Amino acid sequence: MKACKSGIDFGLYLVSDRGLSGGRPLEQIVRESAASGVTVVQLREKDAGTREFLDQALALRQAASDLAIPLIINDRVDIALACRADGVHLGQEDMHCAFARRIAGKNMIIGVSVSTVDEAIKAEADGADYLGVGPLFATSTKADALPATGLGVLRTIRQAVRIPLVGIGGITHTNAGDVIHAGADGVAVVSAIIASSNPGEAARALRSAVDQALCGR
Ligand code: TZP
Ligand code: MG
Repeated sequence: MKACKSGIDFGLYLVSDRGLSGGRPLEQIVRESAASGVTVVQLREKDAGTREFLDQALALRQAASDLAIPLIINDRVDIALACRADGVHLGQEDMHCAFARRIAGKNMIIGVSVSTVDEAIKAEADGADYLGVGPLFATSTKADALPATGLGVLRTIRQAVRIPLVGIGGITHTNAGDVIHAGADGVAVVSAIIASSNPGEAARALRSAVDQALCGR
């Protein structure tokens, strides 16, 4: 898919972690969960070399195109361009959003991870298309995760920027609704779907919590 940037549904954003997939191919998990409501997929490869990362990206590019959901590549603008991903997701230690924009052009979706209001305001000013806010809750998925921010930061960031916000970190179907009520446009999850023995069912439960909360806003 070549996503229309303004029309992206961030409702249920799946972030990959092959270490949690129990050996199941990522494409299979993405296909099962997209059929149950995942609307965006991000390929996050913290241990792969460049060629392995690109091979994974090309495999997921095909799956995401078949499913008509945007593919976002974590960290690497070069991999995103090489596999014709829809977007790239950058952390605070990655290339600055403004430089990534120079390389990737205006049509690439650029997401930035933020955990403070100042970071959010700067990322928006630098041309980010959406923000990942967190970690909202405790998570063991990301080894170097900052301490959990709680939902207060999300509420404050919602007041400070206009671009879409996706909450991340420790989100399950039981707290996803709270994240939406605090101002997020969607929830990003790793373990709740990737580590589930039934990714389709896990996605369905999350999607239902998100949709209910969005309806009640
Ligand atoms: N960025 C902030 S927290 C996190 C990332 C990639 C990990 C979230 O994983 P989980 O399993 O959904 O808590
Ligand atoms: Mg990063």
